[in-house]
Amino acid sequence: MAMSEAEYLYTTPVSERYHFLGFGKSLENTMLAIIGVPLDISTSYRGGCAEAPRAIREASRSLELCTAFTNIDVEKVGFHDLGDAVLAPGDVVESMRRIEHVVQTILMKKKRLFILGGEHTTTLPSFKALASIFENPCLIVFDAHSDLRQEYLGSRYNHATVLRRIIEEAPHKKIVIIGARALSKEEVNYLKSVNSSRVEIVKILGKVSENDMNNVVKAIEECKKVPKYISIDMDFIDPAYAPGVQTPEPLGATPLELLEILRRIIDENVYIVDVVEIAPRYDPSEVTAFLGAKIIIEIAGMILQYMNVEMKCW
Ligand SMILES: [Mn+2]
Repeated sequence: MAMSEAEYLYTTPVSERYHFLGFGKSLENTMLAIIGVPLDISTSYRGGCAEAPRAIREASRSLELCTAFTNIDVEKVGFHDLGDAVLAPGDVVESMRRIEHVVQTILMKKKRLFILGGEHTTTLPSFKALASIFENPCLIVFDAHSDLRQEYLGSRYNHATVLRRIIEEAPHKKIVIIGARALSKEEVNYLKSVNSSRVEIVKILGKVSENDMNNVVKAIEECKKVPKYISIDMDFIDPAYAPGVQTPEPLGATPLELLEILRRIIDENVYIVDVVEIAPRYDPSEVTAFLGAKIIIEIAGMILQYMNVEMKCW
């Protein structure tokens, strides 16, 4: 069914000056799209991630555009910034319906989409959108928590249950949760009950060893030629480097270690990347917002290096 432009643009645009990186490309002229999803309904400990899209955009405007890992000039490609998804205040189900719709519409235009969260619940409708276009995609999640509860504080759809809902509701080839270091007994029992070839946790504690790297690469082996979604819950990273998150969890990895893992697993089949759970209110010096923006730029470079375009910085 053809969609009207109004329906497609279920977003509040931001003025060009406030676009991600401080400049915008038209959707026709770039393969990279970006959208803010200020979903902040189910927050249980400390909130404020609705402000994260703004904080990440703001930080991005001060970052350079030559990528550190891949020497790609991101400016040559640029992002089309769609602004923020328009959500239904207090209504997580309706908000998710809108998120799924807008993500699906962008994917149908053959774009690679970067999502600025918002709480982790965002990943459910966005992954469903990917699964509605590609058969059985893979989901690769970086998270200190496994988000596999059946319910949390009486609610089925929230940041602590999101991966369980995805396992139940979204067709997938494989879901790999990297770095989970804080699991409840309920989550451990649930994990034992699911098909381990479809859902796998790669535990990492503190420093990422060569052995951890190999475990990650092995776990996503069967996702190699498969459309992929990468979800980065910023609490994967140690709170020393990313203090501004909603649910901090000690004993995490460093940002460089995260990017080193990403460098090994990203290929041309990555279609959606989300960066979620940043809480600007608890982010003194804005380091977490800067890190989120930096991670997006580096991942864009890692995807672009597979594209057949001359984009080297030097
Ligand atoms: Mn999470």
